[in-house]
Amino acid sequence: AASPAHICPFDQACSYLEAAGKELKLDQGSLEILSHPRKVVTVSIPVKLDNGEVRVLAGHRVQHSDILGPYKGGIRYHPAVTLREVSALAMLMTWKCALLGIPYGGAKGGIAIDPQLYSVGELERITRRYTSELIKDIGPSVDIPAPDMGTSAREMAWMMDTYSVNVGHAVPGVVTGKPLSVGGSLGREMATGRGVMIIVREALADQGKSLAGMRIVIQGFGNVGGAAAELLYKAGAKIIAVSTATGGVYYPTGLDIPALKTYAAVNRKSVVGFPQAAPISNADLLTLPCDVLIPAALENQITEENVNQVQAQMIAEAANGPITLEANQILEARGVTVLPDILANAGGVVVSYLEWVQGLSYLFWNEQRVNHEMEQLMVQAYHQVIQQSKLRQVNLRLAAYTLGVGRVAQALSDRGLYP
Ligand code: AKG
Repeated sequence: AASPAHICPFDQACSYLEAAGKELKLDQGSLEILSHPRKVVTVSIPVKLDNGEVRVLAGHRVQHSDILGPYKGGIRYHPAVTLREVSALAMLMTWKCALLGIPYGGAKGGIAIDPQLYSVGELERITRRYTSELIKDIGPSVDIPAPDMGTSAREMAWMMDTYSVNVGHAVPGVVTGKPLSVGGSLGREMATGRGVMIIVREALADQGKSLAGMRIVIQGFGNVGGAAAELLYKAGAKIIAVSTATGGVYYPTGLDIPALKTYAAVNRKSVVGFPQAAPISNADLLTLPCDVLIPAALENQITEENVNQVQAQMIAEAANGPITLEANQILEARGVTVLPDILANAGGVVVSYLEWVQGLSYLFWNEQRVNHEMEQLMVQAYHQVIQQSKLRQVNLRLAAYTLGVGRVAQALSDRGLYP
C-alpha cells in the first residue's frame, strides 16, 4: 500500500473532510474537531523470534471519532503501515460508518510488518502482545477491531482470546471478523466483495445496464477482489483481468474464475502463470479497455500520472483510497462514474456490525438473513448518495462525504462540547 512519496495519506483525508465541510458550510470549530483523531496510541511490541532474537515492533491504534458510537475499524499488517496512513484510514472509517447508518465511530490499527516473513507462532506472539498492550483501549463498547490487509479471522481469534483471558471471562464482542466457532458471522468473509458487487450492480442499473456480459477488470485477488470476482462472475459478468501483488492475467473473453481460484490456492495466492491467459502487469491492467475497473488492493493506484490512460467507464473503489483527489477530478470531467471507497467497500464493516449485533443479542442468523440485511443497508446508502449528488450537484465522492461528515457533525453539535 505504499503511497507515492509526495502523497501524504492524512493530508489527503483532511482535504476530503475540508471539501465536505465547505459544501456543508460547517463552522470552523467543528471542522477543527473532526480533523483531529481523538486518541492516538503507539505501543512497543517486543517479540522473541523463533531463532531467539528479540525484535521490538511498533503497534498503532488510531481512534478518530466515537461521536456516533464505539470506535470500529480493521488491524492492518503490511510493511507500508505508518502512523499517518493509519490516521487517515481511521478518519475514513468514521465517515464510512456514518454513511452506512451504523452506530459506530472510526478507528484503524496497524503494524509495519510483512506477515509472510513471520512464522505462525511469531504472528501469534505479536498479535497477543499488541492486544495486551491495547487492553484498556479496546472492548465491545469501546473499540472493536476487525481484520484488514494482512490479518484474518485467525488473528481476531487470538485477539479475542487475549482480551478475554486478561479480563477474566469470554468477550466475543471485542472483535468482529472472528471465526464462526467463537461467535463470528456467516457471510463475513465474502462481505466486502459482496458489497462491491451490490454497489456496481446498482450503479449499472441506473445506467440501464445489468452485470451480465459486462467486461470487468479487478486489481487484487485477495479477500476483497477474489470475493468480488466470484460473485460478479456468478452474476454473468466477464472478468477479463485480475492481478495479485506479483502480477496479473488477462483473458479478453473472460477468465474462468472458479478455476483461477483453485489455481491461486495452490500457487501461494498468486494468479501468475494461469494457463491460457496472457500475463499483464499491475500497471497495465489499470489501463485495459473495460466497462468496470475495480481497484481492490492498493492505495494511490490511479494518479495524475496514469489517469489519462484509464479507459474504464466506471470505477468502483474496493480498496481504500486507490484514486487520488486530482485523478478523481480528471475522471469526473471525463464523465467516468467513480463509486467511492466509503460506499463501495463498506460491506465488510456492515457485516461486522451485524456480527456484533448477533453476539450482543446471543442470537445467530443464517447466511441468507445476514446477506439480506447487509444488502438493504448497502442499497439504501447507495440511493442516498445518488440523491445527495443530485441535490447538491456534486460528484459521488463528495456526496458520500457530505452525508457521512454531515451526520457526525450533527451528532457533535447535538452532544455539545465538554466541558
Ligand atoms: C474497513 O472497512 O476498511 C475496515 O477496516 C472495516 C473493518 C470492520 O470493522 O469490519
